[in-house]
Amino acid sequence: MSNISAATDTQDYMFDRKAETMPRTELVALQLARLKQTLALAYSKVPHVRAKFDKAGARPEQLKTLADIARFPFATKADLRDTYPFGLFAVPREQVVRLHASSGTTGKATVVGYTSDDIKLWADLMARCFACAGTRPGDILHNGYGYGLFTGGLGAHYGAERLGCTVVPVSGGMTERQVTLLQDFGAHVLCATPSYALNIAEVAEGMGVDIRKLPVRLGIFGAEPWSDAMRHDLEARLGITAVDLYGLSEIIGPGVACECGVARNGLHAWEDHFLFEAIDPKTLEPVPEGEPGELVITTLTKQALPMVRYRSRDITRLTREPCACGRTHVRIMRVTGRDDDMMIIRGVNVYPSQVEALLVGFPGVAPHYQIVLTREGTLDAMTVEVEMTPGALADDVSRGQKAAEVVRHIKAHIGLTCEVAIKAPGEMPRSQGKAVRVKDLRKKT
Ligand code: DLL
Repeated sequence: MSNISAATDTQDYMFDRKAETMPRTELVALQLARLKQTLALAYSKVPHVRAKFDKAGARPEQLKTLADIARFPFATKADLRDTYPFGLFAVPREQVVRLHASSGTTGKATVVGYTSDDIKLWADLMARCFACAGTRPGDILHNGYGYGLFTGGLGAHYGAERLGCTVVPVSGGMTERQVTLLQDFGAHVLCATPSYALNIAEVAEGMGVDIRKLPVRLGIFGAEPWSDAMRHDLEARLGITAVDLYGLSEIIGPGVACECGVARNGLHAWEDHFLFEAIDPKTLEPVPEGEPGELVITTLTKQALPMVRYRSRDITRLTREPCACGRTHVRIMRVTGRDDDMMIIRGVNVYPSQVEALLVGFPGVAPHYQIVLTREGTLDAMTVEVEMTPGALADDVSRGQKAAEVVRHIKAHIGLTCEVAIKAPGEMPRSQGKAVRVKDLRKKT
């Protein structure tokens, strides 16, 4: 039997209304009970976790309230690398029905595993996210997230089937074919990274296809930081409402949090299955609610890979202010970027998404960009490479003038002096999945 509940005049449509609108006192009691189970599971079944807890002098039975989580050590990507590939699994490998992995920049991938219950949970949470965003059973959902070891494709796939959608499992790439399929199948919902959605929009424009006239009405975009300016640009070009979806492989994949189509103001983060903290990445102390901090997540119901206090490196703000949609769970107020993506240029802290917000919609430039970091003596320098719009004046003088305008615009808004290189249309690489926004040419010392 379906647990999907219809909307009334005042309430948003929900996949699991009871869970999504649970009063805080109940939510806290549920979290505490589940947290105790997770700590006991990780401690008893994962030697690496037991050794870390013992070293920190933290025993699962010492946890009496949610605040006691602060006694327990953090987990990081290094824990996954040190125990590569299966060392953090809390169940015998034979009970793991699925593996995913993310390619690490330092060579070794980080591997995550799921029991069949974990897969079911993941599908339920993704179905919640899709419904929360505005997807409905019966919708055709074009899934442009990459299939394979990346969690995006299969995570969205199972969730969309769980909700009762017709899934088009197209993955990333072959963009002209994607445009044709959007036309021929008449998808209502488009899932992709925001940078790939922009690629689809551009290819459609080049093919003379007006996506705004197609049935697609909703875009569910995530897996990389993106700005509100990019949201508005995608909405205008595709004729859709664009909604933010967040997740990470180490926790479950996509499906950790999603914006609601009602307010689109922060991502509802499912507290019945995860515990969220925001900490100062330097002091490791909690930051007050509403202040920017690093998101730390503990899984509460995962079996194969229970994760205690995983440091996501993602910088965001948490709020428990009520939302117009009626959901009661904490909201993640957009992920500005990862703390390792933050650049410090001549004393100014800047994230790529802040630069993006200034480029989108700037007259004469298209939002295809990359940030190149170099070192001049002891100072770091930043060059923004950005394309001009097709048809813009391409002579050296016009390009120079445009570059100077963009330099002034960035200086005025983020106080940062940088170089700008205007590139010809089509010169910048196009994204097929997660866009590479920063090219770091600084010599590592
Ligand atoms: O990117 C899972 C995912 C797939 C999320 C599809 C949404 C849609 P990973 O490859 O492990 O998993 O990368 C996780 O991507 O820690 C963030 O830094 C970033 N990220 C994911 N979603 C968002 C978002 C998937 N909505 C890492 N905004 C995370 C900003 C995001 N950054």
